Amino acid sequence: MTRSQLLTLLSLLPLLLATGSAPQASLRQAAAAAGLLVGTAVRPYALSEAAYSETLGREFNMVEPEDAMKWWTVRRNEGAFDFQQGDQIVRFARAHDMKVRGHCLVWDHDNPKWLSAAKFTPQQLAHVLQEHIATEMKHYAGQVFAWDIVNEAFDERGRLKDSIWFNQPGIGFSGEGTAYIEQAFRWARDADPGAVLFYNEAEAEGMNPKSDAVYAMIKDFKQRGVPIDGVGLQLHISRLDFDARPLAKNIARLSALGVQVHITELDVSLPLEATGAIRSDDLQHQADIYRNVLHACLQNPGCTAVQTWGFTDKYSWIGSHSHGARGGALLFDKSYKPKPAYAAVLEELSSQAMRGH
Ligand code: 9MR
Repeated sequence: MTRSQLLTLLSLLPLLLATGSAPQASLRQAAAAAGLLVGTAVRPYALSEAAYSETLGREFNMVEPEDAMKWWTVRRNEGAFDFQQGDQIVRFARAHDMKVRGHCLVWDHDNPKWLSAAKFTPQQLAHVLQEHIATEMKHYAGQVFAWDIVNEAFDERGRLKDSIWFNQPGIGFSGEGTAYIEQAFRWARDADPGAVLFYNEAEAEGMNPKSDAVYAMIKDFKQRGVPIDGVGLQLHISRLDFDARPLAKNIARLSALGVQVHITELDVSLPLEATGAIRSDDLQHQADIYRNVLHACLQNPGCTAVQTWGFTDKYSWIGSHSHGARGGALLFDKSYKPKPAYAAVLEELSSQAMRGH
């Protein structure tokens, strides 16, 4: 055993002892022992709330800005970049020894008006996008270790979605399939050669036409040497009969291509009673789903991170959008009390201690 292996083992001893009975460690301690990153999406305005920042720093070793690095935050005004919100998150992460995952540089949603409403030519648009990718990635070089370069480019039938970047008017590759995505990845590698580059997708976690299309694209990119390092599987789950087996299968086929897989936006929304209460049975089902997702990731060394889309039900996109009667999707309730899902995740992580060592 080398000296560094011995030191690692010694640092893990308290955890290993703790896992003999009920696990006592935090998620991040258990995740480190399992060789996994455990992350969450964060909102900068909530960092000033003590319970929010304490829970975040204690439980997670990775953060991702939920909205703070998106176009509509960073490029509210044409010609100016505003990195204040993202910088705040990066400072928090540095102070708490956490990694930062960047999100996202190419998406057809929530782009500022000046961009979506303007009549750019493909050539102008290509310039605008390259400049955006280069400026933002260089600003965060060395601080953001991985980026979602392109987000949600396919529809549920596996066809490329119409978008400003693809064909409306597109950056010059309209009608050429995934060539515009390839271009974005090439610009990204040039901008920050040290960053791990991800394609991130929704509802492509199991085996379906969309995940087949993602798989085919990654296979093609890897064969042709297009710079791509990972696939993000979002996992916004709303069905309590969620089956994790197709997820495990998809993780296996993607990692066999030589890319990492991150679970990027995990949450499990529950039906709310008229009073806003959640049935305790549902909390138990939710815990089982979280456990099964963790298990599917931990089974495969190519799956290197699990991230939830927020951590307290106090701040979640579920309920604030069109979900109405759904909520309670995360690991902590609105008062930061750990839910059964938290215990399940901790237990699953603890049972895999030493996976990565
Ligand atoms: O949770 C995010 C919400 O606060 C934003 O209003 C919305 C639009 O930018 O995006 C939500 O996050 C999405 C993520 O960026 C991409 N995958 C789907 C997420 C949930 O809609």
